[in-house]
Amino acid sequence: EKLKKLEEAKIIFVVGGPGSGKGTQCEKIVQKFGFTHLSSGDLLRDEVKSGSDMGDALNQMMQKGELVPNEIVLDLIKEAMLDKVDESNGFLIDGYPRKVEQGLEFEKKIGEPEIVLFVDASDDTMKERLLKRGETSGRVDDNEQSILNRIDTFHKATEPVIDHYDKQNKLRKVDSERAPDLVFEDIEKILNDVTI
Ligand code: B4P
Repeated sequence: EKLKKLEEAKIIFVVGGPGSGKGTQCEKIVQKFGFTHLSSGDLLRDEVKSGSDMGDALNQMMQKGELVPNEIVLDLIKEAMLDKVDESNGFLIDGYPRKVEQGLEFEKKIGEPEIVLFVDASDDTMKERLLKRGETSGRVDDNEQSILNRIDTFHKATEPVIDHYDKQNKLRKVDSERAPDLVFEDIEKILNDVTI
């Protein structure tokens, strides 16, 4: 029965480069619209913290700025969605898909997104934000070399995702070079159209 509910759930993908502001905007979206926020990165970091056999390997891949295998991410997302589906009025899937194939697999196993929100910032801006966050975050991947690798992975693997959903008229792009509140004003307008 939960699986059936999941098929009917409203889904929004949030994509963007590392440090573009995905997580930041998702918090604001949850405050205003009450969706269930699932960040692929957070789910993976929780898995690392849990000390599972898989954790060490995941941590190394994340530190290198590489993508982890999709079966792992997709299983974690699906499990978390099933957990929340009874109380949810829609899901914000943050940081996924990072490759076109990830999107296709998700659609096959779970469902299609209503829209794909693309949080857009330049490489320089992303790098600067992540270096700043790295001063306090304690994240293994918030150092200069990891950041450069993550930006590279974004261009190679994730940019095709943006074209893919643009062709389906599902892409909604917001300019994330501005202060978080201003970026959110644009997102509000986009989501008001989706939710009504
Ligand atoms: P993520 O956890 O998704 O990390 P991220 O891309 O850096 O985004 P995050 O949400 O943390 O940062 P945000 O832009 O909000 O991924 C980490 C790793 O996990 C990946 O490299 C990969 O290895 C793995 N992974 C995740 N998903 C995967 C998948 N689907 N498949 C395979 N592997 C996967 O913000 C960054 C900083 O900018 C913050 O400090 C924030 O305060 C600041 N900021 C945000 N907006 C701002 C603004 N408008 N102005 C000024 N500062 C701003």
